[in-house]
Amino acid sequence: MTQSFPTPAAHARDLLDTLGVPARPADAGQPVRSPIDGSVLTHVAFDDAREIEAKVAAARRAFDAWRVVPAPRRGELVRLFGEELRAAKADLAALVTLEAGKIASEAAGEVQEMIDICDFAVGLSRQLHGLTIASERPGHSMRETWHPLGPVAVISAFNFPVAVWAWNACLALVCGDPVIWKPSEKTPLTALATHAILKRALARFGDAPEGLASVVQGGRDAGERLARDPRIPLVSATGSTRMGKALAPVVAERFGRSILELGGNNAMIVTPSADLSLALRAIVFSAAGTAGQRCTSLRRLIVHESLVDKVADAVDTAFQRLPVGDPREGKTLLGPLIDRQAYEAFVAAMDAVRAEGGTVSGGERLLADQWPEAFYVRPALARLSAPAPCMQRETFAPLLHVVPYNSFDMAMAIQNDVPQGLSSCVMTNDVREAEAFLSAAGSDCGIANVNIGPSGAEIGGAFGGEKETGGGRESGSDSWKQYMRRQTATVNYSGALPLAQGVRFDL
Ligand code: UN1
Repeated sequence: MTQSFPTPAAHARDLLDTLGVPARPADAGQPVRSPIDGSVLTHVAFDDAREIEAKVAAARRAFDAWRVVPAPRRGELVRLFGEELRAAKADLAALVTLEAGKIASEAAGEVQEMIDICDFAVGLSRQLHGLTIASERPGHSMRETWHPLGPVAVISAFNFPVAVWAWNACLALVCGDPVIWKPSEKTPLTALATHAILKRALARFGDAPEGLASVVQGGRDAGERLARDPRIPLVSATGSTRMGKALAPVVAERFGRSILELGGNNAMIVTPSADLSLALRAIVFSAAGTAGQRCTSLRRLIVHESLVDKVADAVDTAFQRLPVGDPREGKTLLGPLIDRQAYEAFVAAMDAVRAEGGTVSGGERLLADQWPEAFYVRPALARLSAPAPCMQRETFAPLLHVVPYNSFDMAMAIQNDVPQGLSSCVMTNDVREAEAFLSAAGSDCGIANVNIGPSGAEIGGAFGGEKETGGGRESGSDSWKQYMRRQTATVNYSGALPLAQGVRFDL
């Protein structure tokens, strides 16, 4: 039986109240729509140039105070934020579902990813280790220290509306940096809600400086304004390759740093020794999950020619059976695309497959009678006899291309022959193939997996990719170093002044 839910607007209003987002006039500013039914949830005003200036100036002032707070004490703020997130998890996840259209379990997973990065960052706050280095001069010591960098701008995308900000913000805060967040204009409410949660942690913390964390609502102009601002030494941006190509030169022009997490065109190689039932589950989750709207979604399936029909038929059957619908329903596995533009890109990508000699099954629009302004689709499987130009592009929708290969070298070549380099995987029980895939001559991606799909990475590893994916790394491992400046210090505790490299300069 279909469950009944309040209207998305009424539900969003309730959640915003519960989460503590200050009330706002419902009919002023930009409309925010729910992809569930296309209805307007509320309106959010964009910040104008003056408001953005005030937030950057406040962040800059906050930096002066925050950078001298001991790092473990800065970690305490993130620990409190993690506690507040745990308390708000169900409500924030429900808002992610309303605003981004994620199914309940994936929305909860997204908030869990925030909690996980909080825990990671709290530990990190006691481990911002530098180095001591042997000096070549007698009576000298050398060391490398990591110091806070300055305000960090985070530009996030609609598909992970809160987790990707948290990856950046939790690290930045323990590293001593204020954070200015420009969320996607498609998902401003989850940003406001996250901020309300952070405000509670700030209140409990007590003496954090004003302006330590802020949200700038706006579109491309607002992002560009932050990218241009020399008071912001680091801009971390997630979105399309097109966005990154526009943004990176603006930041580089003033010698700012950027962390870019852009397009992916992720592949799986299925070899003859693969466990096919495991492969099938990995394929369906990573290609159709999140309605194909993860940077890490599976877009290209490269299958040994002896298995390609069998695997493709099994995927096709699984796609046909996937429950598509209201993401609030417990049984739904595939919610809506974010908007009409996403649907049109999906249709155009399927047309390109057909024009290039492939066949497409699935891909129909669903539930259009019930919700003419919402875009639900059956995931699509595109079968091609060889790689084609349509496989070079990322389409942010559940469209999976499948091609055969006949040698592992050929599979590897197909996998790497795209402009993007985010995530990749091989399904094999042959240790030589697994190691070859992970070797220097193997996958050229930032993420390379064996016997799991390309999506759903944990926060402990560095996340990001090569080539047109932008080269940035966020989240775990030593990604924190990007949020700090490295200082090499040499101290002379002798009474003499020996010069390095034996240079003589006697006066
Ligand atoms: C993204 O799609 O922008 O690995 C991030 C994953 C998630 C993060 C995806 N942990 O799929």
